[in-house]
Amino acid sequence: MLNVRLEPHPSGRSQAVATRGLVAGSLIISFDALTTVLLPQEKGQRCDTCHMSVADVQAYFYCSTKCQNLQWQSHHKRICKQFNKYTSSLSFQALAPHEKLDALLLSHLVAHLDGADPAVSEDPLNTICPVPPIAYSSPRIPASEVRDLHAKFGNNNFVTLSHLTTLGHGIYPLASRLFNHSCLPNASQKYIMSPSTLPKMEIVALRDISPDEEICLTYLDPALLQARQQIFRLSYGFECRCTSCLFFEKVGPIPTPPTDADVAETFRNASHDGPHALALSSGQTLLALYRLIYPPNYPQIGMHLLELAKTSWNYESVVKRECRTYLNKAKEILQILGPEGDEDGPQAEINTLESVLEED
Ligand SMILES: *[C@@H]1O[C@H](CO)[C@@H](O)[C@H](O)[C@H]1NC(C)=O
Ligand SMILES: *[C@@H]1O[C@H](CO)[C@@H](O)[C@H](O)[C@H]1NC(C)=O
Ligand SMILES: CC(=O)N[C@H]1CO[C@H](CO)[C@@H](O)[C@@H]1O
Ligand SMILES: [Zn+2]
Ligand SMILES: [Zn+2]
Repeated sequence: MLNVRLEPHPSGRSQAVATRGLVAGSLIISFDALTTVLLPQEKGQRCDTCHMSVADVQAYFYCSTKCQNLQWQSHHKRICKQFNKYTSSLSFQALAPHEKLDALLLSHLVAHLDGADPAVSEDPLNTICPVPPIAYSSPRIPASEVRDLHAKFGNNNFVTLSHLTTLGHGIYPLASRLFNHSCLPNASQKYIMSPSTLPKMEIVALRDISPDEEICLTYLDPALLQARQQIFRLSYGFECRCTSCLFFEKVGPIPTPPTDADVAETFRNASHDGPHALALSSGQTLLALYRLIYPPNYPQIGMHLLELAKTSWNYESVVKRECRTYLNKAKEILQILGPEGDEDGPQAEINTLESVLEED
């Protein structure tokens, strides 16, 4: 751990602080996944091991035999035989979609741990969370341990993303232990995919961080303004007292309408189908909201600026200067997060838009 060290936090928990000054865009630390799982709608679109996109169609899909072997060794050889029977079983089918995903992830985890050497000993958590049926069991991993592992899912698993779109879930044990939450985080996680390895998580500084300053991630989308305190209380068992939460506590509830959800939908609709004036005005409103809710350089702001650049490019009486301005700001912000996820994505769109702007 070169850039981070753990220190006691006044709350009694620990906090991750920077051991040295870090400029925005610095890689802080990188984590390997323990195990991962794809969302149902991504199955068949992406390799089950490295999660890069592939074109084939079967039950588990791999971009290469290397990826296939890797997952085979990790867990698949232990669950392969019973897998189809398991996923078509009534008890599996009766689960809600997110429970199915948890059940699959837990199956991968238990099968993986059974093959791992030495068998992990996890600290026990007492909980009444019902454990979903899983595709694999082993005498080496008793039911009580499976229950403890599952109890940690809600708070500790990460959604894996490519270009800010969720593609699966993953377990990154060290990452979930290291970083505290803030709704105005100064660092962000991103996922690096390459063949023959599980997606790696990298933590990147969103702005300059001084030595000894705490490094925080956000555990959920800070734009869930109305719901987030409740989620912290119910799922994480703490009350967030970050500057953003204190600010919104002071100003009171954000007036509705316009809720950000409505504005976002208006923008999405109008940027596709017009009218463009509405697309631009709702897009600017949304930008103002994002700037209020998200910390500086938050990737979501960069992605939205890119959408605004595309929208203003499509505008009939094209406002080229405006397009260029949005594009430059989008570039500035997205460069801090740097390359992540699949090929193409925002960087490819920026390049395309830049080349058409130059031609014109
Ligand atoms: C990083 O975030 C934490 C929590 O919000 C805060 O205490 C710290 O001052 C922040 N540092 C910077 C450089 O913003
Ligand atoms: C957006 O489009 C969908 C589908 O056409 C429609 O159902 C929805 O009401 C629209 N929303 C807004 C806010 O315009
Ligand atoms: C900055 C921040 O969010 N700190 C939190 C770290 O975790 C403790 C315990 O969960 C919270 O009380 C702090 O607010
Ligand atoms: Zn692969
Ligand atoms: Zn907060």
